[in-house]
Amino acid sequence: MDARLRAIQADITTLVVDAIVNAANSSLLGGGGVDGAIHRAAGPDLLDECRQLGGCPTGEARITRGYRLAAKHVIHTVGPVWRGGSGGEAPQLRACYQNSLALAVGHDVETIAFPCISTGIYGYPLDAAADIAVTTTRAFLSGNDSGIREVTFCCFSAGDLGVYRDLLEQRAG
Ligand code: AR6
Repeated sequence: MDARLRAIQADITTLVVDAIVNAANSSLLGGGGVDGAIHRAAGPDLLDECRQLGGCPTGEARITRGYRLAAKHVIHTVGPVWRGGSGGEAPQLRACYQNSLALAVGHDVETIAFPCISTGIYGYPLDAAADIAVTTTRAFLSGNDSGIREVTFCCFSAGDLGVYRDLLEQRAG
């Protein structure tokens, strides 16, 4: 078990971490779900900065300031829409975690929190998505002298938290 990984049940906008990750859409101009919650909590300056980014393709990530959030940064990543699994969704979701973590490292982020990307409005099955989240993050941390001290998987429901806790208790390998 990697002590740097943990799962909690919380509203991600309340977390005191260096960066929270947003499950955005490719416009980066806000939406529902966790995206809407982050924009509401951060305030309108976040949207102003996002407008200047010109969008973000699926699987990539972009970084902004956190404005009214306790988090210094927001890392916006665009998860895949679930289309049954044969449309490249898994590599795209993996890329979300890899690119978000790489951006974090580039901005000296030591503590970062992820929501369950793509598993709400975008319909990705939670079990499969959580497995990708945990295995990709483990692989990233073991392969990099990253400076990241803590990765929080921030679940909105108790059911999601149970899935993550089970995965984190399993030995990597
Ligand atoms: N804190 C933590 N997790 C949350 C919060 C919150 N405040 N609110 C929702 N979740 P979703 P997606 C969970 O739908 O599937 C937006 O409109 C939620 O329960 O937010 O990637 C974007 O603009 C679920 O577990 O993101 C895109 O258009 C997880 O966050 C689209 O939705 C992700 O659900 C992206 O869809």
